[in-house]
Amino acid sequence: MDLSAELKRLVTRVEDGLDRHVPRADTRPARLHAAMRYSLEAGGKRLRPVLTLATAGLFGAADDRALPAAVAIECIHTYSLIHDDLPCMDNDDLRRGRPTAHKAFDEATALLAGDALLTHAFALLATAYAGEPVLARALIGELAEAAGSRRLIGGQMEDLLAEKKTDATADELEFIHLNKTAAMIEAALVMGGLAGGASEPACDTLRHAGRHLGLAFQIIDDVLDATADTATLGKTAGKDAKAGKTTYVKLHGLDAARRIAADHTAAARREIAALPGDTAFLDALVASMASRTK
Ligand code: GRG
Repeated sequence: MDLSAELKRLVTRVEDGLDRHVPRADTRPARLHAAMRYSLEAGGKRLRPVLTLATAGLFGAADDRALPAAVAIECIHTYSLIHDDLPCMDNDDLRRGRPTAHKAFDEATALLAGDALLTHAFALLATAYAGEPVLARALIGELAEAAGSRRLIGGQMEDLLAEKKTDATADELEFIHLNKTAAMIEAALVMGGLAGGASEPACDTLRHAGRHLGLAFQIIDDVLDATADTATLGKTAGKDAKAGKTTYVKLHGLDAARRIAADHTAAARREIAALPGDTAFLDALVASMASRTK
């Protein structure tokens, strides 16, 4: 199995899907649609939508079937990055190697572009799967829960609250990571399973895999913030230490943080091994996330 060739193929499918399923940049009002596409088309690893397509493929679904679900996930992820970068949140100038949306446009346009991507994700699921109401309902429910107040937005809220103190606990940190980061990774895997017709037990396995992969992904994000440079990351490095933010690196040290991430990666791979079908690509992708450099 050639990981990089299959990854390239799926990233290309995702980017074609984004182009096909998101309004054109010249749609009126053009400034809004241009801002939505500016952030979506800035690149990024496309981890979440690739997970959706790869998982659907495990259960025998063609890429096309899961593509709207994959695009919806990337729309929500990109909205969360746009809003996270705003001055009222993380106040960052650089994302995916380019000026953040509010720098390239303005704050109000960036806010609205995020809102519009969030709304578009659900409209897309409702229309693309309209012929299969049970699937549409399951996908919309899964994504709404993952992106909602108990998970992505709740994780972001606790993250903002934790930033105001320098002594956040391991429990608070786990809540933040599970919800700010793991929720969307779990949803990416489960939505792929739903699009592929996975059984309920298989969806549970996907959820467990996503939880471990999400925790590993965030711990590695913290390690990279502490060790990598801004040019490589395409976003400002060293922000956590500068802000005195509690992270796995601060709580446990670099080596232990790396070890905890490796344990979660191993746990995610064990879950994936229990799934039906040819799991080689998914396994290799999860393993490669552990040694990512950006
Ligand atoms: C504003 C509701 C709301 C949520 C913001 C995404 C987010 C939550 C905050 C961004 C900061 C951060 C460290 C989030 C954790 C998840 C994460 C590591 C996001 C970055 O994901 P990547 O590395 O980004 O997959 P690319 O650009 O590759 O898609």
